[in-house]
Amino acid sequence: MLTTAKIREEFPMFQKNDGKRFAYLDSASSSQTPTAVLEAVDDYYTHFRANVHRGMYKASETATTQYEGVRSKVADLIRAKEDEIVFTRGTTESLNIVARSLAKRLGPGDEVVLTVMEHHANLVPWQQMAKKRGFALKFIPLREDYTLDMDAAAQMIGPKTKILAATFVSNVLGTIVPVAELAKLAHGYGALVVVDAAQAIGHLQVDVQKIDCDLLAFSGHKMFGPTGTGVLYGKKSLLETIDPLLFGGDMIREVSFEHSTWNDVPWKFEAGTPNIGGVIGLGAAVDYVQRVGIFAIATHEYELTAYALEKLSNIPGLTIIGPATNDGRVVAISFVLEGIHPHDLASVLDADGVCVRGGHHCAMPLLRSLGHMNGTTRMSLSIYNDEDDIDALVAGIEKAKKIFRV
Ligand code: 7TS
Repeated sequence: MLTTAKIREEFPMFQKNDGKRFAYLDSASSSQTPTAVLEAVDDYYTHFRANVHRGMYKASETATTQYEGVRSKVADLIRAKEDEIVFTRGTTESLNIVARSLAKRLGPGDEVVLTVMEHHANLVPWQQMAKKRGFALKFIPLREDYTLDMDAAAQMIGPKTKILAATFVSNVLGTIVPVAELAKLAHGYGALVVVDAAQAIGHLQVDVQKIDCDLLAFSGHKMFGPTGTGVLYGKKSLLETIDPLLFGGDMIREVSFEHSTWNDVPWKFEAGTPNIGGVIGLGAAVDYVQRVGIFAIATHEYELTAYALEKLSNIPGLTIIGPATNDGRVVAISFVLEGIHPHDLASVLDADGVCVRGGHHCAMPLLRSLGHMNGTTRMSLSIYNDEDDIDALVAGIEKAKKIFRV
């Protein structure tokens, strides 16, 4: 395991809690930020704050070099090429670009295959486009053990499938989806493959070549980067055929009063002044992940997840909603506690400095199909968590049971 005390020193949020333990168990919502990222953002605003791609002076040139330099860092992280990396505001924006653009190619008789585990960000855009264009949505179900039903997937993916869009990791169940296998099935029918890697990035090795996906989305703020940063990866030949979502400055090549032509990929997708400081911070976050090492991170989180699963499964009245074993799952553990609403539990835990999320986790159809109308309580881990955080959670749950007399 990593030395958590040392890691926590690198995250100012853990130093600013009046000496009280801050058991942050909600990194699946958003991670904390290390000093290295804060310093990179501060450096931009303090020393070379200027716009990018238009510099005729030093500050703008530095800003441009730093901003563009992040593309190769992100590319290395996911084994892509620099010009396949588009900066966005986050997973949601990346997936909206994808759904809106690809939907133009679809119509009645076509099918887009998703899983029942999708976050609303990889469901609602497709739903909206399906209504407009008349194509159908299909959902790969779960097996009893909360893993994706690959037999059903093999049945569902077929000649009508034009796009397969799946999450890499469920933000509710923690289930890891075999996206490479899905990609193989879908490519067998010539379909495009889109992966939502929001919950995988920074926790698992995300290798776009191994997965062989056509497009992949993630957010910077879930991997120690600033909020409002994200990435859309796409195979270059495909990105070249995809329409941008936003029009305006920086994304054009030539403009007349009647017509416009677009800039090269990836700049075609980055209209207007981008989140320069944020992207520079994202670069520092990638450096941070690389410095700690994705295998060290995954090992730490694997061991801590095992500890959490064991502790939680020993609590009477508590049911884990997700794979019971530690293999094939990562970081997020959802559970329901008999007789206590997830929001009530989250409030009791908050009083003791334990941060969890309660509710439907932006995956309402999944929670409803599993019969959890009130949602679940979800704890999720990162490298700065240790056994003490889990013990604080368990103590808080025991306290809540006493308060609510269950
Ligand atoms: N996809 C998945 C799988 C997610 O978990 C999230 C955010 C998104 C997409 C959207 O990311 P955004 O950065 O554009 O907002 N998930 C969560 C969560 O589980 N709790 O808060 C946000």
